[in-house]
Amino acid sequence: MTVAVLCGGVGAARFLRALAMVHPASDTVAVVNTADDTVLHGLAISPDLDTVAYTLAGVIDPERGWGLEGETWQAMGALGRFEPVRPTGSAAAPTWFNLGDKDLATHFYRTARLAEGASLTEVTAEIGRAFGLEQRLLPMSDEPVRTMVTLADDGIEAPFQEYFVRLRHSVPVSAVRFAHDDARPTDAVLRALEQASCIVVAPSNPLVSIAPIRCLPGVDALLAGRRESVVAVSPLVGGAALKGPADRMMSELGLRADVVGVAGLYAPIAGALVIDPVDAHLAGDVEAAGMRAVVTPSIMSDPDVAARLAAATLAAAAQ
Ligand code: FO1
Repeated sequence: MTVAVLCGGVGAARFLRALAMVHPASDTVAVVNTADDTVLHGLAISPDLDTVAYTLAGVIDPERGWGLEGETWQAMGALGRFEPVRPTGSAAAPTWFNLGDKDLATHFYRTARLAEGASLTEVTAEIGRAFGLEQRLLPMSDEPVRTMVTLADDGIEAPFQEYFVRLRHSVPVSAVRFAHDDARPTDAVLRALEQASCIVVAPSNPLVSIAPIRCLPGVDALLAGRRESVVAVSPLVGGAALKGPADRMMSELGLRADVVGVAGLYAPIAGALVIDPVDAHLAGDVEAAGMRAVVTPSIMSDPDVAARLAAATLAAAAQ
């Protein structure tokens, strides 16, 4: 029984790690958002793919939730030398996006293989093998998709990492769009979503992690066509995101920032929503929004709770 998981970054990575405790890793396919991807220093950086790979390999930095544990920052520090000489208007040698010395090796490899003509799907499989992963990691597309965020204060549209990292997602947003040139989901993604016994929408930001996957042609229709075997795990607990700006973004974009708001977004594509007991009083409203509410502890604070969440999620899909 193959489980496909729609994934963003940290929340999805932790869910996949939990899933591996209750379901064979070799029967798990992660379909990962690539709309956070960026190019810096000429390097192709795929933050969500790397967060998932590093977490599943057990080498993620546990505090940050991104990048490698035991990381050093010599290369970043050395870039500082060029700051005084960088001409006005040049974007060379940016230091606001932290790339650790060991992490750089992943970006070097990805960039070089893409330059040789390999697809992102091929390179991601190679990186997965290099880190000893048993799960299949699939980028949602081999073509670029870029999340663009309109900043409410000045109406300027910023690439996602400028908003998320440079501005520390501390400013309100008024719109989100996914810029692409007729990007398509890969055949591997469509096949995985068609053939999986069940599909889990991981506890990731619905607006900037899951929505980019859903914006690809055919994906929403495919999910809607089998929505009874699709289960979403709410990334909001008690109206708050466990990590990142999902709650604030939902409010800023005029949505309810709670499990009912999440249900409104996912009802067309998923039959059930896993919610935490903190939100049990909203179960009726989730059902009114069109989703079966499955109440189970969903804060992955320790491995046992995380494993029970994964098991309950799979059981909800099987119902
Ligand atoms: N997140 C930060 O908040 N600050 C960083 O400097 C940063 C660097 C970084 C480098 C590589 C990588 O794979 C991820 C990195 N992240 C960083 C995390 C990442 O940008 C976001 O968490 C995701 O894009 C949101 O899912």
